[in-house]
Amino acid sequence: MTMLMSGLCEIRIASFRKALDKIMTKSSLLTLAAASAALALAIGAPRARAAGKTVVVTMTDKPPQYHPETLKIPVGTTVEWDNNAKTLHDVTTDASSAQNPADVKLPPGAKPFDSGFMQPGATFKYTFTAPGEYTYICIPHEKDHMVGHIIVTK
Ligand SMILES: [Cu+2]
Repeated sequence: MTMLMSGLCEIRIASFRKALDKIMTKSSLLTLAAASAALALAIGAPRARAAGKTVVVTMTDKPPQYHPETLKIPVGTTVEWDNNAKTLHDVTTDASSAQNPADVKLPPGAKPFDSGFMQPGATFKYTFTAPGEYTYICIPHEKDHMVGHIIVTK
């Protein structure tokens, strides 16, 4: 393109210049459109990330606990549980897995979730899309009251 442009300039024929101007204008508009699209994506991306923030909850052995025990988060937030302890832990809102089904709680419209047994160093993520109050437990430590609460606001 550059070689062609310099070639045409050297010829210095007016009609060729007009044609060249037309090509340049068209390609400039295309470049502008592409730049605008890229800018829109760049602006949109951080907003999407802000809405889908990730909050970390850690797990400990002595005593078996979630930290923090209670969280208040806006809908769309992802919670990441990190098993920083030396034994197995779990995160469940599934009443059928609990020794006492009343130990877990889900808001209307929310489906139960279960991390499965998490080895030391393991992480589990869940994105909260239904607002309301959640109470989850660790199955191996249900009797030790390893329980967490999450309030998801609209
Ligand atoms: Cu546990």
